[in-house]
Order: sequence, then C-alpha cells, then structure tokens
Amino acid sequence: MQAAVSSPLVCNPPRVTIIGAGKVGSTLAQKVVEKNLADVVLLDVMQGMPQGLALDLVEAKGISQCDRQIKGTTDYADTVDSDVVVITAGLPRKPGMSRDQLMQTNAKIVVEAATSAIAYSPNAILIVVTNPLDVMTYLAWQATKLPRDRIMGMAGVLDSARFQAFIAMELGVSVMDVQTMVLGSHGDLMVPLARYSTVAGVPITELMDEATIERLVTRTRNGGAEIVELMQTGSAYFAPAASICLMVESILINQSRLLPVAAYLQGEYGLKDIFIGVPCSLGCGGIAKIWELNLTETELAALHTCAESLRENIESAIAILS
Ligand code: TXD
Repeated sequence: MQAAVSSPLVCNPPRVTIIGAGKVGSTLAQKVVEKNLADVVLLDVMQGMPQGLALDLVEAKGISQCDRQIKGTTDYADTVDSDVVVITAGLPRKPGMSRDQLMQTNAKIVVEAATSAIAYSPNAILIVVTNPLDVMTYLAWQATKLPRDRIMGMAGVLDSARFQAFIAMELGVSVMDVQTMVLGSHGDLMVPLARYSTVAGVPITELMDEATIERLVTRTRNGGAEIVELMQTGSAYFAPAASICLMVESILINQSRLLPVAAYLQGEYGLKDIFIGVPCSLGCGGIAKIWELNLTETELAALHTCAESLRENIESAIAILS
C-alpha cells in the first residue's frame, strides 16, 4: 500500500544552542530535549566530546519519548539561526575558590563564545551562565551589542531555588508551596528577600524567627560553595541546569514567567549600566518587562552594595581583555 503524499510542510522547530558541553551544558541539553522544547546544538572546544554526548542523548530518545534533533559539534556554523543561545563554557570553581577568581580564564572564553554565536544567530536571545555570572553577562553584552531585552544572565533562579529548598526543609512543607525571590549578584552579596518569600502565600517572616531566616539566608549565599566543598571536583549542575531550562522554556513558549535574572539596568532601582539580578518577565522576545519592587532602604542598600562590587570586577575584567 502506498501512503498518500501531500506537499511537504516546511516546519522549523525552535533551536537552542548550548556552548560548553560540560556538566551544566550537557544536563541542560538533556532537559531541553526530553521536554521536547527545541532541537539542541551542543558545542564545545573538546573535539569528539559534544559529538559523543549528542549521540548518547540520541540513543535515549526512544526511551524518553522525545523526537527533537540533537547535534554535537565544535563548529559554530552548525549553530546557525538559533532562537536561544546559552553560554556555559568556562572553568567551574574548585574548593576554596571564589567565583571572581575564575575571571581571568572565563572572560576571554565568554567573549569569544558570545561573538561567534551571535555572528551565526543575530536574532537569538542570549543567556549567560558562566561565572562570575554578572560580570560575564556584561562582557558578552559589550562584545555583542545586543539590545537589553535579548541578553541576560542566569543566577537568581538558582539562588531562589536554593532558598526555596532550605525553607521547605526547615518548615517540613512541600517545596511546591514555597515561593522565593533572590536579587542582586551571584555571590556572597546576593540579596534574598525574606519579605517577598512565602509559603502558600504567607510571608516567611510570619512563620520563622529572624535568626532562623538569617541562617537560611547565609546557607543560600554559600549554596554553591557548600556543594563545591562536598564534591571536591566540579560544581553544582542539576539545579543550575533546571534553572536555565525554566528560563529557556518561558522564552520558547512565551510563558511570561516572572523570574529573577541578571538584566541590564538603565535607571531601575537607581542603577545604570550594570547587569544585576532583578525580577523580569520572560517571553518570546526575551525580557518583556523589568519589575521594580518596592524595596526597603536596607534591601535597596544591599542591592547597591552588590552593584558597587560588580563595577570593580567589571573594570578588572575589561583590563584583562585589553
Ligand atoms: O548560577 C550560575 N550562573 C552557575 C554558573 C551555576 C553553575 C555553574 N556555573 C558556571 O558555569 C561554572 O562556574 C562554570 O563557569 C560554568 C560551567 O560549569 P560546568 O560545571 O558545566 O563546567 P565544566 O563541566 O568544566 O564544563 C565547562 C565546559 C567544558 O566542557 C569545556 O571544554 C568547555 O566548557 N569550554 C569551552 N566550550 C566552548 N568554547 C570554549 N572556548 C570553551 N572553553 C571551555
């Protein structure tokens, strides 16, 4: 029997390029593909490695019941016309290291990755993940000159997820009922907002005393380092990949999720010419809106302290590149 053939429909599924096929990048590739969100191009400098990982993912497709395409490559030409580009390329921390100590190596890697990827996908939305996050996002923006709605950094979603997990564990409630908001930079100075963190709509300030909240805030600030210490080799990747995937999903299916992301500020919160974590809605055009929360004087001062420290690091990073 011969099947009736009609004229073929030209249909391009969305395409996500992930630069850096290490722990975070490969875990993200698996999540995007298994959710059937987009075709994925996984790029790395290590010849054979992204190709091998892509083949491994292809061989899991039947079991995971997904039909997206996956390509592993070392060639930016394969990333052409991507809708979203995620940069995870660069070194992770070792025990005892701060994120800022990665600057020397990662600055050049991120600038090269961002410019090469955007040359092939000028309309893409760029999500930077490499540490030190806020500084790397600034450098990628400077190098690509992308409009501010199409470039952002991922950190606030992860930091909020960590705060959310610690609150759920402390109170013995389902993590699904906990909502949190962590602003600022991805580092010791981040600003977890207890007043805007709730359990089923009830602010945590009603459910825990100040000392307990402070303990959970401190654990959130040290969340990355706690895992680096335990693992000894490499850093966290399950929660980071899940956090990036949430942002990618909100963009690809135009969900308008309100998420804390490192966005370029032009006067919001009294800050200019800086990427820092603030609540944004993410849709098919990238950042649809930056939300300005009513912060207390202390919260706003904490955000400005992050910004001051970031500015110093941005200057050092620019000096490294010149
Ligand atoms: O919240 C956040 N923003 C973060 C950031 C959460 C977790 C991890 N975070 C940072 O992401 C971490 O500190 C690192 O800077 C990156 C990647 O972390 P990952 O754990 O995935 O590191 P790996 O496993 O070492 O992978 C990095 C890969 C590795 O395969 C290298 O070969 C590759 O990056 N690499 C490159 N790919 C493409 N192009 C260039 N130039 C390049 N250089 C290295």
